[in-house]
Amino acid sequence: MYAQQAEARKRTILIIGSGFSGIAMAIALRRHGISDIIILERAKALGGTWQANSYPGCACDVESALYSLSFAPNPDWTNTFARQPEIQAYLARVANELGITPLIHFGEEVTGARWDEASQQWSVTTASRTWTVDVLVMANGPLSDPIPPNIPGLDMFCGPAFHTARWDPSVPLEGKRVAVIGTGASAIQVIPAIQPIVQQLIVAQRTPAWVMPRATWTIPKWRRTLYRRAPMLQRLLRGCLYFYHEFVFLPFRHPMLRRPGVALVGLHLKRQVRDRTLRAALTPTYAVGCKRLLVSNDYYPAITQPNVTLVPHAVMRVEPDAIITADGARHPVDVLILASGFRVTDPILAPVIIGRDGRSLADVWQGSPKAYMGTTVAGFPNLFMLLGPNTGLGHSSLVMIAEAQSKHVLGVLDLITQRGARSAEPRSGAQDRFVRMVDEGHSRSVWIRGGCKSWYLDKTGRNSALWPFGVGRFRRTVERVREEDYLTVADQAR
Ligand code: N01
Repeated sequence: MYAQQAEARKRTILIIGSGFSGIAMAIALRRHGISDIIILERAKALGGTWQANSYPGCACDVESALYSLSFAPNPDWTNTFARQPEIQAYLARVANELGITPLIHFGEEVTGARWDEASQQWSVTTASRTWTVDVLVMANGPLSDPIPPNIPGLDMFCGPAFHTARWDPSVPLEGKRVAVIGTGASAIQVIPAIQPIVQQLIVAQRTPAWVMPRATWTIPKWRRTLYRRAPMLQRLLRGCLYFYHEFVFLPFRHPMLRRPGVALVGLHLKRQVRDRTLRAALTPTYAVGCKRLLVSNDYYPAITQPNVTLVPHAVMRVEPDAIITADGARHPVDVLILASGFRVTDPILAPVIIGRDGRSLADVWQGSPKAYMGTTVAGFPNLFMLLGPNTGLGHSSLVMIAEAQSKHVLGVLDLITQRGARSAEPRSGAQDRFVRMVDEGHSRSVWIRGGCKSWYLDKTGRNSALWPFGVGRFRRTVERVREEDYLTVADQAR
């Protein structure tokens, strides 16, 4: 047994990405006695989504007391909903203090990975070299690869044009005519932040969003001191927020409970937008919650400012100095900001991760990502995905999801050790059962029945992005490993 454990500790684990999930995984592995860890990060700094999204106004839309690692509470949050620089600094500090930063190889973008059944190892390639490892953890984030909108003429635009997740701070916006394409979570944060400085702001809205008010305020110094001296108080707050979000989630699955939420978003819009025509243009026709429910107190007030024009039409064409919207109007602009979202259901790495049978994740998924516990995939031994298919949340903190998945990974690694094996993958029957359970959970939800087209749905119409239940159920389902659901190389069944 001791020999087996010593062997297990020698395993090399490669983690792609140094965002919340990658850092949480590395810490969990270290605490479990596994030290041979490599983290590959394509950017020059850690933070994942919180490194990539540096646009003005970028902040978390889940309360920071909940959107932090369970074992690293931060008494120093200065706002109930921290802004991006503070979140990135928090993650960097935790990674430094727990010795994770030296494990990160920056500027290493993974271009492919192939499982070798003979050696029972993964070969992971980057532009600079090939890494041969025993276990591969994909912690590269579901919201990390921007989708530029597919609009004719976009590449002919003469001025600066960039995605919110690729913000170019060298472009001055002061006194410029700026267009924002999109009205999702990123757009509604960037619009109020830049509205006061631009000369004119065109907001191109293809589909309006439902927006909730948010309880955001500066945390006074005395409270931060209190949290430092009595950490239990912040833990109590975290617990209250957790249960609050679990409660708020119920209407997503039970239409009967939706009335108060519908009244709240309607009232928020009515109070903040007095002009009836503008209000009508900002009112969605789909059910509340079908697309991601947004939270903001300053989006509607920004839209009502005299230098802002809401254009409630899709952008049909881009000319070198203007955008043309579906109503035929031409809007001259100097800068284009693309708040057009991310590749969620067709992850960029899926075609280049090659499993046991020589097939890629994209070949196996056929446009609809599926994984056992959102974490492992039949035919892909020793591959783990953090924040993988059906692990997303529209209502609470993804950090808790990543931590629960990390526990699952440790459990599977222990199982491999116990069985004296080299690799593990889920049985396809177990994976099918899990996917059926998730799909049944979605079947009557607002995400499927709410009358909208959202980024939660893949090209087959399946919701492969979200977990359909509460966070508590995710933890209960995923943290514990059901040994019978996993095949190891020692099994004759394979
Ligand atoms: O992207 P989105 P996002 N022509 O996909 C429009 C997370 N996040 O970056 O609705 C015109 O939501 C598109 O229009 P439509 C959060 O999970 C978290 O805003 O498809 N418009 C839509 O309005 C969030 O949900 C934080 O009709 C086009 C917009 O672009 C997720 O990231 C902060 C278009 C895309 O909205 C994604 O948010 C920010 C076209 N051709 C984001 N193509 C936190 O605080 C697309 N659009 C944690």
